[in-house]
Amino acid sequence: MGEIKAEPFAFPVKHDQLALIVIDMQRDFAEPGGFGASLGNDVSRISRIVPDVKRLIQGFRYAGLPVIHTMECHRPDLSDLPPAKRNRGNPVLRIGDEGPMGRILVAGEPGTAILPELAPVDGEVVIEKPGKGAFYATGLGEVLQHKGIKQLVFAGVTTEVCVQTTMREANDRGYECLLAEEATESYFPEFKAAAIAMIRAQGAIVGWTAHVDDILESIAHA
Ligand code: TIU
Repeated sequence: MGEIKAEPFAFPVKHDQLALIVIDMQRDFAEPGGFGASLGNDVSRISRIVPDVKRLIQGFRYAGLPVIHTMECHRPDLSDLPPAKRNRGNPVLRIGDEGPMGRILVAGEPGTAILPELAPVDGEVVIEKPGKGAFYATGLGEVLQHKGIKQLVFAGVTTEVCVQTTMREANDRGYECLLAEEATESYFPEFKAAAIAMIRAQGAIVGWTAHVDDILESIAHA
């Protein structure tokens, strides 16, 4: 068993039980005309983490460790979209509406796709999720159990919404969680900083946080 340099203290890594989970690196959150932009956000922040997410994915692939991708999206008939989610806020376009990249956050539409630089390769699991957390109403728990995964490295967007929600779900299910700091982003820099601080506070109450270089250094020796 090795260690990854992390906060609030070293992460006790078990490489044979470790997977990377990349949360919602979709065009809908990163490009103009998508869901993130429809909520009034500056989406340019999201694209800036693509190189760090990419080298993390490549490191896991090279080490032969699982890479799991998630996508926030809904069925075309919107039967998995509660009115409470569709009607939230005051967006320009709502989930299911036709936008410049197709229907907002609907499975199979161009805007819902994972960014091409980070696209899954053959054999990688892609979890389509209707909620902010990746365990709710998905098969993620069974996939992890089947693969013998007990530790998760997290990347993706947004830090305080889908990433943190999934980390909390995972924490309650007994997984040890490590967030890759440069490979996650928020539309609000202060929310990213706050999420990182609250995740690792109180002796890693939700999980650890680490730099991408330190994670890659560890798995290079896996
Ligand atoms: N993936 C994810 O975080 N979904 C969101 O809706 N995030 C926002 O910050 N809006």
